[in-house]
Amino acid sequence: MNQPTTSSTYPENSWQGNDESLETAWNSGNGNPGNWWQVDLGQDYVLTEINTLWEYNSPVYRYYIEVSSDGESFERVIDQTQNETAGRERHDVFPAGTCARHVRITMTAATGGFWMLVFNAEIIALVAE
Ligand SMILES: [Ca+2]
Repeated sequence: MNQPTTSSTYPENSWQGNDESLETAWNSGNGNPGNWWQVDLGQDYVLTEINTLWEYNSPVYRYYIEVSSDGESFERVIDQTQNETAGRERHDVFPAGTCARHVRITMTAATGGFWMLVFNAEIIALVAE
């Protein structure tokens, strides 16, 4: 928690997706595809799982998750762009061996035109050996 964050819009508010409070959120301010939220874990970690809390239960949120070690070259490791399951609580598993410092979540669509809000992103990780 409380690692440095940034985002496609309103980066000054991006920390609210990583402050451990489920009452505060980074709000993209629009429903455009391609909005993203990113966290810098400070060093490479072996990433295992990620739990994200979105805004509402009614929409189907579609997104992908990329990781990077240098913050410049990102690799898509989780693809939920074809997701059909509605809900604000999302749980994703990283492919075995995923090791990175930066994690970026990009929303491609939300049914109903809802905006991208990240209330919380919990990344489960192990220190890289
Ligand atoms: Ca929060």
